[in-house]
Amino acid sequence: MPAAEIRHDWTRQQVLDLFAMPFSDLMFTAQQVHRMHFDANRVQVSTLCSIKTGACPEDCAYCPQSARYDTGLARETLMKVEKVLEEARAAKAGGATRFCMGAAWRSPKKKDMPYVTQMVRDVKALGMETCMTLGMLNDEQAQKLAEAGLDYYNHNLDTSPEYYGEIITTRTYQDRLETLGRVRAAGMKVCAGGIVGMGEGDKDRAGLLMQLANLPEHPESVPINMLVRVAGTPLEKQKDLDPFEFIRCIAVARMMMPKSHVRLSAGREQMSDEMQSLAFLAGANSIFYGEKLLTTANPEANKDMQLFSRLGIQPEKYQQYSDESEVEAELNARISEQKDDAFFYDAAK
Ligand code: SAM
Ligand code: DTB
Ligand code: SF4
Repeated sequence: MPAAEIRHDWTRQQVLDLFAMPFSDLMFTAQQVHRMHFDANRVQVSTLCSIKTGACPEDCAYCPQSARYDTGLARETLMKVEKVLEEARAAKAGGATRFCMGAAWRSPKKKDMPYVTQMVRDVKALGMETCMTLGMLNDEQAQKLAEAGLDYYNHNLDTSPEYYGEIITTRTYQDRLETLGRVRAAGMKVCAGGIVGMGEGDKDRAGLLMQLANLPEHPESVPINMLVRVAGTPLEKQKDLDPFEFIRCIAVARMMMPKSHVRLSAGREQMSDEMQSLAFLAGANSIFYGEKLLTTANPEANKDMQLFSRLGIQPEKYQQYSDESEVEAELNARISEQKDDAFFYDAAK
């Protein structure tokens, strides 16, 4: 039987040994672990919204929103609360149960806090779970977000401590760990993961997962992003990562953090349906749903529903609110609407 206990004492060699397993054994073990804690046919769906786009002072080498790179992105100021709500309503109508709001900031300014906390309160009042990613937080900001009722805070470690300096110089790994500690201390759920395909080695992918799993508590949500290469960023010409290495990463994350949601995040638009299904088989059980991530493309909602239908996947229930059945019914209706198309899609191949 696979070891599915919750551990926080992984060594790099142990993680590398998992990565080195024969692919079939790795997938089989990851599936066993997955099924101990989750319904393997349920996937959680979140929609992303960029509440403040571009002109970021940080130098993250992968990011289209850094002011240091010319990526042709139109910069925008903080979105009005009412506009954010409109987007949240549309996401809910489309069947998303969690609304994630992202801002291209190093950290929020004092003057921003009343707006972002209002967004949290209003989106929650719609009956959706809330998530934000606003950069580094101090204790007071974490406290204010928690008081407003923010469910999740996303802050990624991005890569291993050793490779980190190749990617970002304007904030340290320690800064990131401290923000994660503050989010936890304020009582919010943690969403933390990273990006693969940035030219890092096996040891770095193992190092990232080791850092995440060795946190005092596992993040409830672990986004694994495949680098989206954006023209104008320093990583625009990065070589493709072997797709099986990406799938291995998902499987190892699943094994190391058995009770966490592992999110197949950025990069799905560039993946085949078959690759995405391998990611679900490896234990991924959450996706971003909706045509846009923050600034780059994501698969169309109908295409995702078609894939869910073809794979027999259902959206995960959201139990916190009484109108959960309404949201679920909506998404199930969309999945069944896609059934005929899915058949033709197959037949046309
Ligand atoms: N500015 C805040 C921060 O960095 O903490 C929040 C927004 S930032 C865009 C959120 C995360 O998106 C980053 O930490 C990174 O992991 C991911 N990301 C950004 N650009 C990406 C890309 N081109 N490909 C894959 N993931 C990306
Ligand atoms: C995460 O790990 N991935 C999301 C979310 N957290 C905020 C962002 C992906 C961004 C991809 C590039 C873009 O669309 O700008
Ligand atoms: Fe700014 Fe976040 Fe992009 Fe880094 S990842 S440049 S902090 S928006």
